[in-house]
Amino acid sequence: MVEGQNLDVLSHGKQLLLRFGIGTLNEQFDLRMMKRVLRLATLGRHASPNPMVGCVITLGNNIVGAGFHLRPGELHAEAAALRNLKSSARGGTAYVNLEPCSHFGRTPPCSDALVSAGIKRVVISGVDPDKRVSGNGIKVLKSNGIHVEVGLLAEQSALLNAAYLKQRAKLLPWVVLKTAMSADGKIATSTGESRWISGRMSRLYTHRQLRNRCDAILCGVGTVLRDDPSLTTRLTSQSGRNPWRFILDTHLRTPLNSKCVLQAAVDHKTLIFCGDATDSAEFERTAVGCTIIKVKRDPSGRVSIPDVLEYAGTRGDILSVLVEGGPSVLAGMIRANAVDRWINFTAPIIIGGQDAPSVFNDIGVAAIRDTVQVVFRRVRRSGPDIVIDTVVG
Ligand code: AOF
Ligand code: ZN
Repeated sequence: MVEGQNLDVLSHGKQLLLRFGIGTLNEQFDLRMMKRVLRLATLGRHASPNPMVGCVITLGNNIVGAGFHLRPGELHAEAAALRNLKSSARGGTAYVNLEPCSHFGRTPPCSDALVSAGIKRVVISGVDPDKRVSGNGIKVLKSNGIHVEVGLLAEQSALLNAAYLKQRAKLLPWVVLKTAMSADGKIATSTGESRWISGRMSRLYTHRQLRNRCDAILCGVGTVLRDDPSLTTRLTSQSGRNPWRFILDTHLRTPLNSKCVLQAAVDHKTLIFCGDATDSAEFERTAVGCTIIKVKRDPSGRVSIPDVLEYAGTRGDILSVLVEGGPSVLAGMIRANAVDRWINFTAPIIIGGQDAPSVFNDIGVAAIRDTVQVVFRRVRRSGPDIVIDTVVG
């Protein structure tokens, strides 16, 4: 490991060398352990609003304990690894992708637990931006004579916890746009028909993966009026958990018999954002289980998207929002500079025609220099469709 000034921080160059197998046996061992930690961390994909964290404890060249954080209220990764110990960890090394916590939350501090277990070295991917921790965990470890190294697989860990890191640092949710278009970029025919453009496999992926991984699904009232989406994961087993449903509806036009209102009576997870001047008393009386949130309106008279996102980011229980349309909401998200990712399904059909809407019809720039710059991150097939995962912003 490369020695930093105060902390032992692993440089980017060193990480690159390690990735290509250049480094001492000990360094290669550290890398293998941290890869294992990250694989373990992914098992906690329902950890939100907590981060995904894994932990491996070694003594000599043997793994003596491993664990991960399953969900809020359950043991943190370090505590889970210590609980699973096969032998004493005294004198051992703990590998963990996030700084061990130093606060009493739903569970006691992990840094204290590592100290009590006699751990002598802790290798961490990244610092925890949560205000209650944010460097304090490392301080506790160091002041107890533990050797701390930070930075191993930092990028991979940050990618895994991108939503958590953004929410804790900026009090804003990670925003993902989801769209489906024809090969020529249309989202409906000239008569407004849009069911279905993407194939069955893509729609299943949306329900089971995208919706199941986010904390809230957001759409405009136009989408509710046109498609009456259920905005649920349609998963009934243990693996499914329905996210919050956010509807942007300035004038409260959401029909009382729409699926997202009826679903609210069952799970109380529908939030409707209306304008601050809209009279909501009657709606609130009738729409059982729905919560109405009044927000400022933007200059166009619609509910202000930055205000909705600020609300979501400061709640504390929402790390990520999946935006499913329609065009004015998608455009509003881009204009607000709020988008992190855009998942687009392109179907092998051509719709054509001047009157068939395209996905970002509500954005229109005159000059190429004013276009929104994006980066294609991954392309894959989904049945007959193509899915492009794009980084925005
Ligand atoms: C760790 N190891 O595995 C996780 C950590 O209120 P609690 O107890 O659920 O604590 C949540 C906070 O703990 C979370 O915001 C983050 O700062 C930290 N998460 N820390 O040492 C873990 N999941
Ligand atoms: Zn902890």
